[in-house]
Order: sequence, then C-alpha cells, then structure tokens
Amino acid sequence: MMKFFIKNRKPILIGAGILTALLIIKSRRKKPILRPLPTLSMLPKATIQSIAAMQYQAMAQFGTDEELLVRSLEGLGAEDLKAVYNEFGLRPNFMGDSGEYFGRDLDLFGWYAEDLDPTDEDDIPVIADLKRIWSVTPLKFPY
Ligand SMILES: [Ca+2]
Repeated sequence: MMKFFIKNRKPILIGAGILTALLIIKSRRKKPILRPLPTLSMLPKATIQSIAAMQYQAMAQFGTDEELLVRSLEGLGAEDLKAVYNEFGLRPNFMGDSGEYFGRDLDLFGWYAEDLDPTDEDDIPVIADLKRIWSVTPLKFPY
C-alpha cells in the first residue's frame, strides 16, 4: 500500500490539490439570498408547506411529475402562490434534481428553469399552465 502511494505520489498529490481547490471554490461561491415576497395569504402554514413540498416532490427526482406540478397549484390566488414561493425558499438543485452535495441553491423559478425544457413537447403545456397560474403574481418565467 505504502509502495503504491510512493510510486503514484505525483498523480495523487495533483488529484488531492484539485479536489481541495474545488472545495475552496465551492465554499467561497456567493450564496444566493431569497427575497421573500410580502403576502397576505390566509391559508394555514401547514397547507402552504405541503404545497411547497409537492412542488419539490414533482421535480426532485429524475424527470418531472407534470401533473402534480400543475395540480398542486391550481386554484390558488396570488397571495397563496407568493406564500408557496416563500415557503419553497432555496433548495439545492443538481441538473434538475435534488442535489445535497453538488447542488446550487435555487428558488422555485430556478427549479422550474432547470426542470422544464421549453423545447420539449411534453413540457410545453406544463410551462403554459404554470405561466398562466403564476401570471397573477409579480413572478415571471425566465422564458
Ligand atoms: Ca427533476
């Protein structure tokens, strides 16, 4: 084992150096801050939490549960939608899925942008539905 390290110390040291540099860069990266929206929602906190959890659940794994994504927001007014946005907050996202270790902290709209593809014919109607639902709030889709 020791022989292996001595023999390969150069690539091992370079590898360890690169890993350390990446960890330093990650820790220094500016963390995004969420600006909560003022809201007069009258829905119970538990309801808002459960809707935000459904939004997350619909996107957190590989692919998207389009039906849950839209259905869980259908019928909510502007104040409740803003409360859901606040409750979702920032959650670590890695290429459209949950990413505890390598993820970037994204707000709900950052998650939509990562998860939904405006050129994918399955996603087009979902994007249209979400645009309609959120159009009563100041929050706008990036595309
Ligand atoms: Ca996903």
